[in-house]
Amino acid sequence: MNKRNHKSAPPKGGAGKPASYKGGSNNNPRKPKASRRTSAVAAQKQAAPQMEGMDIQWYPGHMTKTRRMIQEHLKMVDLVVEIVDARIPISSRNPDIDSLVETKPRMVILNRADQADPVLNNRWAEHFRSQGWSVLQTDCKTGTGVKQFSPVVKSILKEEMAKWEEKGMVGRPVRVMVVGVPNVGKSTFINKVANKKSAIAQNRPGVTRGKQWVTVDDGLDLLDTPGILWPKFEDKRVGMYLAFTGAVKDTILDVETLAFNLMKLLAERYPKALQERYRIDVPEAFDSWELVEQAGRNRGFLISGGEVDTERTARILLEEFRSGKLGRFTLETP
Ligand SMILES: Nc1nc2c(ncn2[C@@H]2O[C@H](COP(=O)(O)OP(=O)(O)OP(=O)(O)O)[C@@H](O)[C@H]2O)c(=O)[nH]1
Ligand SMILES: [Mg+2]
Repeated sequence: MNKRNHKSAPPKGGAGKPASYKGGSNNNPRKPKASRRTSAVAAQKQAAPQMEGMDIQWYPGHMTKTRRMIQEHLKMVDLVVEIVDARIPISSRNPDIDSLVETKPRMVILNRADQADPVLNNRWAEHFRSQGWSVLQTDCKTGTGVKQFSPVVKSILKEEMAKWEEKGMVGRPVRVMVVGVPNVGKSTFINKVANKKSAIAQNRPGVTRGKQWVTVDDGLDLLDTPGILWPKFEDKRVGMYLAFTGAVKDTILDVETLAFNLMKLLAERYPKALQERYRIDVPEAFDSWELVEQAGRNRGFLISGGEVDTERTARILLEEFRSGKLGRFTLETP
């Protein structure tokens, strides 16, 4: 049994830790480093429970380089497609892309629609449409929605394409640049549209490292680009949501603190999913660390002495959230 003191009830919402955390008096060697580090923050923030303890920043040199590459290639393309994560349609929209792309025709794709709440997918699509965007919802695992891409691009560029024809530019392909945050599915999307495995896609951020043109049969050329973030997340929650969904490299993150925050959010909004997957009943006043421990215990993730392997539990929670095993979630509403 973990020796943390669970006697004092934390404030509702789970932001607070048991009393033993606050003074750092718990000498339990299994206590996650993160909880020691966040204890001061927790004490300060009791009045306003928020995401805790993580000021995430990931803006490596290759992103600066990509930004420049995007800028340089804009004049070569007819349209820019921004792929966003349907689970976090606000946080996965990179403000730098807005300022880079300016007046170029654009569309937005809500990808990973299969992992997001279907009702909210429609609401988000409507929201973007009402702002004048062309929108598609896609699931690039199965290919749902991808077939509509080419017709939508051609309808956006109808006038330009008529002009090309007038000028006798027969067979000029439409060139489309695909941009977005890391791991959102850009390369997978391109492969699906082209119906071949041209671009390398893997389930971790930062896979694509350079530009790559992929030719699609019906007069389309797609430019794959490496995923980019931006130098500073003004709202810490944005960084957190990007980390939850896998757009930030895990090796720069404290996975236990990240999982603590994810558990808190799920316990507040989706207690049923936690009950179904981990058999934990979320009490009205809960402590997120306790919930992580319960989940680990129920899964049998124990180490010597019967303590819960909280790091393993944290990784599993994140993995199961990211892969959709926990359910379909949209963390932001229009
Ligand atoms: N469930 C689900 N998984 C998807 C979808 N689209 C992509 N994926 C998966 O997400 C992972 C990342 O896909 P990539 O295509 O490599 O993502 P990317 O945006 O190119 O990533 P970077 O090149 O790192 O920026 C892969 O494991 C894909 O199989 C989707 O619509 N639904
Ligand atoms: Mg890629």
